[in-house]
Amino acid sequence: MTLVMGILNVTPDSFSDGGRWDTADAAIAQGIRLAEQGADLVDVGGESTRPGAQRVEPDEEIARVVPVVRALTERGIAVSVDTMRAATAAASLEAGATLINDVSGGLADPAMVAVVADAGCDYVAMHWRAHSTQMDGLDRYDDVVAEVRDELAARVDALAAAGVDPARIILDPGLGFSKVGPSNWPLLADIPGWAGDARVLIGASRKRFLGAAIEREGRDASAASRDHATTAVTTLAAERGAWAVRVHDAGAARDAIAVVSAWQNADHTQE
Ligand code: PMM
Repeated sequence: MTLVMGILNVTPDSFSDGGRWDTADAAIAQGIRLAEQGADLVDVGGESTRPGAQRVEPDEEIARVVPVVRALTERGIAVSVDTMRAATAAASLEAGATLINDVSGGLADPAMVAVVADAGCDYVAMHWRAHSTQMDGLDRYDDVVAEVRDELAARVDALAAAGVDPARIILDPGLGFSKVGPSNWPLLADIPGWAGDARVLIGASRKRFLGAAIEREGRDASAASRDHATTAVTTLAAERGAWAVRVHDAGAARDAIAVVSAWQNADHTQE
């Protein structure tokens, strides 16, 4: 059954008030809430990757993420860490994280592959072309599915060459990353076309391209109004066998996946 990865962004724009410990406390409380709502994994991130975002200092990223990872894993909650930096990944694994979610697929920090190979942990390799300040300008594809397939395959080859077990690698099309609008849809419509048999993570939650689809129907398309559209993507991704979805609303995703499972297991001979 498709897993739910709950999003926990420990960034100042998410938790604007208070000092670091207030921020960590708020983040820990939200991580616990996500797990209670049905998240199988809580994905902790200390660096925003929204379009145009500036990078945070490495020490600051570690300071934001590690206390939250430790507090959640101590409570038995499975944690992944959303980072492009090897040092943050290593500190997070040390603190109990079991999966590294690297939106750059190892391109942003050449030291990442060795950390993942040494740890033998699960690793999300996302399709990525450049950092957030430049990515929107790189939404140029002749055939988006074929290009994402080939660029991800190159990352898998590099990871395997560095000693990462290919079975540990989860592929992600990087919805919204160097994909501003229409180029996201073929990647959802043809998951095997870029992923083959690999495990797949889909991160569509509240993204701009969902807003654009809603707006075409004359609906409110602000980020806060995209949860139903997100749940529609979760439903279809689960129906197509995605390994996990990365979402803000863990409870809604859980419900959608339960419905897909009941639908797929329907047996008309049952009472
Ligand atoms: N999207 C964001 C951040 N991290 N990680 C993966 N693997 N896949 C994604 O699609 C992804 C990600 C940006 O979204 P957010 O700002 O809502 O976290």
